[in-house]
Amino acid sequence: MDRTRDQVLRTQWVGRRMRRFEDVKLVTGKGSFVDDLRLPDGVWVEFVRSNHPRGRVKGINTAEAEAVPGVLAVLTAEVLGPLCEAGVNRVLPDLRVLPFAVLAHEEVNAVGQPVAAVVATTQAAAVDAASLVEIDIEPLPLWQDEEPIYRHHWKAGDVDAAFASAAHVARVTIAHERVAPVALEPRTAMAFWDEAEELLTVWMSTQTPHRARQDLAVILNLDESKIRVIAPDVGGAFGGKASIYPEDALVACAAMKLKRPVKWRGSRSEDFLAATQGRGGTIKGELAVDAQGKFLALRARLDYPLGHWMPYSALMPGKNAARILPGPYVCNTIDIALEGRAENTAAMNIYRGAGRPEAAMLMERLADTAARELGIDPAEIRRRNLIAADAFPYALPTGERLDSGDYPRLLQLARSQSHYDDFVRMRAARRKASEVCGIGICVYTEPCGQGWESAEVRLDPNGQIVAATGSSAQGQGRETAYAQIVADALRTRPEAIAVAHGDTATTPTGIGALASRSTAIGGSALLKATEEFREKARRCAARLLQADIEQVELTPEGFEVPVPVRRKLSWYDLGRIAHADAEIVNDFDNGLRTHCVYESEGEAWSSGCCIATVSIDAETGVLTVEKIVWIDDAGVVVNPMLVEGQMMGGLAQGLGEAMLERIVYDEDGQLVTASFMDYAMPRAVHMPELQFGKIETPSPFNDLGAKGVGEAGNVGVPAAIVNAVVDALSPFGVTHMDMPLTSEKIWTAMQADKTE
Ligand code: SMO
Repeated sequence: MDRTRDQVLRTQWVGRRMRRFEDVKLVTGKGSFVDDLRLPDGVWVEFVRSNHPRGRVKGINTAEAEAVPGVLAVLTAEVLGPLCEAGVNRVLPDLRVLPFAVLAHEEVNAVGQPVAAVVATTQAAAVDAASLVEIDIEPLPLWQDEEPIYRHHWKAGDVDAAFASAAHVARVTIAHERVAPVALEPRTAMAFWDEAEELLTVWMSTQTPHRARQDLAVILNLDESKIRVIAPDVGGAFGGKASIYPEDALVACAAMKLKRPVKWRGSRSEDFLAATQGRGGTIKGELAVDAQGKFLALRARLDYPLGHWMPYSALMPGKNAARILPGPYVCNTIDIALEGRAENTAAMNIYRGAGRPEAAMLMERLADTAARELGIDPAEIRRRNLIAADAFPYALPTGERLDSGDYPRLLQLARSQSHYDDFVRMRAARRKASEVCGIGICVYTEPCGQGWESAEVRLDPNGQIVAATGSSAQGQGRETAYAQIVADALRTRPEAIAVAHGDTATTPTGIGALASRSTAIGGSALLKATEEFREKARRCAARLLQADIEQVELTPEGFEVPVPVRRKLSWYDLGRIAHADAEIVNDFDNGLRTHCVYESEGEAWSSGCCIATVSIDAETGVLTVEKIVWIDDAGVVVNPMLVEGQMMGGLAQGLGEAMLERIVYDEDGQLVTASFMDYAMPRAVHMPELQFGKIETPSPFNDLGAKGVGEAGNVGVPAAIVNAVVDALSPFGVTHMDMPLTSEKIWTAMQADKTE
């Protein structure tokens, strides 16, 4: 493994800033998203959704809708039959899993749940007709105080004794709002049923095409080999496109029933209503500390909402939040309990960070609270508790294994680059001058890249080298990064590599793009497949050049045997021959093709330190994040430009969550924030001055040494901002504030102090 990493690090492309190959197409409007695709005779679906958060479906009147010109069918649970009861969550066998229904059957359990679907020849007709479908729902009381669907406990050490002996106990309760994984492109799906071939093709805006195929096979009771799922260009996902949805399944069903290509173009409001949402947990933490601020023991209670059905990764946010604790700090005595409850809302699932932000928020709020109450500087209390750089691999008391890192150095760099000590020194004087200002730190560690991923590398007859991945892409620059990895292993140029992803027919079965796994795991899979492919190609070239394999050198164009006379073979010629020469084809395993499934030794734990400085308008409570200094450790970096893009995007998204974003259901279970009029997204004006830095501690657990970075902004940024705002408001007696940090909330907190 070390050999491999040395090889990669010494060569040319990995580590280099390279512009994204994807961008010419995307920025010139030539991208191809599901909605750009048209099929002859295509028809449209529009959903009729429940207006009630819970109720019994007593009747559905479709007559008026059916009479609208252009309407071909109005589908209901009754029409679909048993399809409506298919459970797709196969990972949770010992669990009472909330049912997945393609269309609501007998009961509706959330506002926005699809109850009927109109299929029409135009989208306008489908929309008109959908508004004429009458659904008779008898309201039922909302689920309340239901027994948890899920519970898990992590315990280590004698917690009671540690708390009894503690000099001090810091306590916080953090209520995370639900937030929406707002992708630029809403969910969209199109399906075509080829009756003659009995082949279903589904184009979906998804981050997990292979899993979508498996789920569709279960739901539709079709053999997987009869289904092809294609994710063309995907305009962002953030966890919101990690699951199959009822709407996707309905589109496929409708295509099979009507024998016409069917498309659904989801609206923004439909995403707010019925796409999965993130966060939402309420977390109570107690941290026992000694008089010097050393962490002795942690108690945490995590209470997570699960919504009304459970997608594949429904439990991951809570599980991640819990298993990461106590994060980057030494604290071996823990008692952590997690519960998940069903609620009459949209389903909850992973959202960029998926539990990592909550773990960071808990530890960072506890660290600040302990520091304030003990009169220790927040940077200093962290310094005293961080896991030492020589302690890796490090076992967390939750049973997790941290691969590598240097947390004290992250803190030290962020501290010096943010001029933390100067800020603290000047703070009292600025406050005397009526300024409301603060500084906040977050040190985080985040597990990235669980499980396995697949890769296939092959040489096509036209000489094209194709690197196919079971992972997929939603705009991260995967084609570029993967081409860099493959080009290094083949000693060629990234431009020479065609990266295939997102189509189950042309890529090996894989997991997909989520949980910051694509470079660490998907990239390592490609590296391994490419190395095998390279040796196979060299053996083949040696035969054709009548040389020993040791004599065959790789050149950017192909192969060369330098002595006794220079002989060359291009990739083009090899491709041509390798597919046409019977002897070569048979000896070299059907042309040149390697397939591998890669499983890393363990997760790669990224880490970082963010320091935010904020100011608050004393009159209005308007928060300005002045500056964020962020030192990140993503292990071996394949393309620094892509990493910075991920950091910036994640930072903006984390900042939105910290300052603005919030999904609101009223007491009656109605969604109040169903559009951008009511759900506030961060805008350019909210962006602070940014200063990025990095350290690189390679992961010893995967072949590339890479770690994830896609979610890091959502992990580290919110806690740094909250800590900075609580610091700014500390003269007003504020000791905690939950996100989003709206001016209203901040202003109110400042007034409360005045009236006392
Ligand atoms: S929240 Mo991510 O797409 O694992």
